Amino acid sequence: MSEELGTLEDLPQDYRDEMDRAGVAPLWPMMRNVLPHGAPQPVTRPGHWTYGALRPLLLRAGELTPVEKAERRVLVLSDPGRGVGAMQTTSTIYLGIQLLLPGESAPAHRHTPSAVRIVVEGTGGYTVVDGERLPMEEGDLVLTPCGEWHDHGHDGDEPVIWLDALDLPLFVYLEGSYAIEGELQAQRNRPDASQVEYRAAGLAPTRRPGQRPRRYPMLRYPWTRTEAALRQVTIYGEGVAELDYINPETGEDVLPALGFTAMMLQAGQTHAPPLRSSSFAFHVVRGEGETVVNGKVIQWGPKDTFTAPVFADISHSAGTEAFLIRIHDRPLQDKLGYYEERPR
Ligand code: 1HN
Repeated sequence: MSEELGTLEDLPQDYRDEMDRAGVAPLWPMMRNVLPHGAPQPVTRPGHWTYGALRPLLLRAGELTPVEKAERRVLVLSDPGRGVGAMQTTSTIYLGIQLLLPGESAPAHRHTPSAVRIVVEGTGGYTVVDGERLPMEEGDLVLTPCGEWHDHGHDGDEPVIWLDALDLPLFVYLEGSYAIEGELQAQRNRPDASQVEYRAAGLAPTRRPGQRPRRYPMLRYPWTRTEAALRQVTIYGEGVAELDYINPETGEDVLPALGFTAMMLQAGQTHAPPLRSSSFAFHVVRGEGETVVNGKVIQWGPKDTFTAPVFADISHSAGTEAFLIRIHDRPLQDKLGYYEERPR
């Protein structure tokens, strides 16, 4: 196995000019860039966005830019490895923080990327997905799958803020990202499926012969239930309590590319997972602690968001009881037959 590959400079100028004209380039000087030895070399760098910094900026956006002028009033969390303005937070995850003021609505559209909202602050906000009205309470996780109509509204009297997570970078890469605009949707006059058909884990609507469940049967995962479940797992399980958000009909991840895991750490608890081939974003629902990502110390508090690149060395330690939601791209990597874990 040769270690040192030839460089472009090794080649005579007339040959390089000839290649340029023919629209070709030699692979060998570029080979290690696309296939480094042993492990990928991520562009993504760990990031940390404190809610203390984001909240005032977002509220000011509410004063400066009416929602009609923004369509979605969002500040994008740009990966430090790619620089401010990058429309991605890790290799595959886009994150933005969105504000809706009382009485405002964000118009209906549907698009190829899938989105998830994690509600950070406020009550009275809602998202309508394909006619289903989904209330947004703090910590709730709300899905807007690929291709489904969605608009947002707000009946409360305080600002509502949520974190958007999308598989947008992937769709941009595929040259497959686009949206279609529409009218605000008529809302069905009934509670969402998490309050009716999927009220309890392990129960689903009776199926008649030949009847297939909806691809995305449940679009809202109320935080109160997630927290109650995590507490039980903490009491009766071992180690850090982790629960995956799944499709209640299939048991699969909630979306095709992105996955979500709720975590509970007890005060003083530490957790050092194996190195994983997926990239991560962590959103702190509640609590305080410290996470070291590839040597970078991140001291996090409630409603903060931080990230880790692929194969990052991650160790968490909770100062107080803490709840986090981990966003990752393992579903996509699984589908590619690739997802990998390595011992620390
Ligand atoms: C989008 O549709 C929303 O519907 C939020 O609230 C953020 C970022 C990029 C592309 C589409 C929304 C988005 C987005």
